[in-house]
Amino acid sequence: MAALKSSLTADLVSGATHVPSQFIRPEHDRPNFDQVIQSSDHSIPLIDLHGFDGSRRTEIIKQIGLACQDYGFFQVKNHGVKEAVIDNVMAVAKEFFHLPASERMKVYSEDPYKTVRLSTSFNVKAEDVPSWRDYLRLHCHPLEDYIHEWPSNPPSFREDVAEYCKKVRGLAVRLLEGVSESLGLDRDYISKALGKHGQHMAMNYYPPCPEPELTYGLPGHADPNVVTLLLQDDVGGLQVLKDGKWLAVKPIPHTFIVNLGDQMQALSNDRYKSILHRAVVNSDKERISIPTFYCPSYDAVIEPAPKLVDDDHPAQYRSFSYGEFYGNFWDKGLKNETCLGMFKTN
Ligand SMILES: O=C(O)CCC(=O)C(=O)O
Repeated sequence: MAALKSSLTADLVSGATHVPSQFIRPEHDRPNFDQVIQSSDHSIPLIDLHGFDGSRRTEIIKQIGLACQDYGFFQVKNHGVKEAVIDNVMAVAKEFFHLPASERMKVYSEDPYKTVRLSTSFNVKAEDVPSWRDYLRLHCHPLEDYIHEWPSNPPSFREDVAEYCKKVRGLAVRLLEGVSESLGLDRDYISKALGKHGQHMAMNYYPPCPEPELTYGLPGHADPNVVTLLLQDDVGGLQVLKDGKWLAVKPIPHTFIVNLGDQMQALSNDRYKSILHRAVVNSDKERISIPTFYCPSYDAVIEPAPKLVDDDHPAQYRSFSYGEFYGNFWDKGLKNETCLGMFKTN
């Protein structure tokens, strides 16, 4: 069989001294690095989860509530996921992206409904300007339904990633309980609203870029799921929109960055927002980030929690299935807006 020619960004741009023209964004849509807030004093809140299941629960839930209200983003430390588990998943992701193109391309696909696929940019079929990123996307819950489809090269891939998925799922569920309580809902309200639950992850690979001011790793977008737990390496590149300004989130080793997705905005009837964020690239180093997208199952029906709807807070969204929402997300390509507008009641 003839080898499949790689369409991956890493292979297309390897050794480039200029950004190839197809990656250049129009002038009004570029990172504008001089306008980004870099100071750690203005970064997203860092919440210490030590004592979350005991003596500090009330205090931590208050902190989660404030972070969700003010930022839609926070970081967590002392979260219970062992450093070795985190280091292993980062290492195996890096090894995967350093495999020869012929090996990586075995899982290449542009079909967003494939449960395992390596792809590039975001949705190449729905965008005018591609982004400077490759990504391996995996469905991970229930693990036994998907693990056999995952790459088996590098040899430790399945074991390292499965261990990571299980631990991150545990953390996601604990955090969702905290978010639920912070809204005055039963601890398991959000968990029950997600049906059978879904968990997807991406391994994002951003090659070094000779002119990072001309392109994005990923342009501004909101996540379609309920909550995202992002791991980033020590390079940095994530930026979060706060009060109309982009804040750079400096990497803190072994912490997770947590952000609320569109389903949380709908369930909370707009008390909490799904915030735009983006990834920029740099000229020195490749970068890896690993988001876990915790989500409802496709058949779960999402609607504002009845307890958060009253005369002063009418329901902002109609009921919809997550499957319906998710299809719209991929079809529209990444735009500086969420898909939620399509499900508004007014
Ligand atoms: O790489 C990052 O820091 C952000 C990744 C992200 O937003 C995504 O994969 O949806």
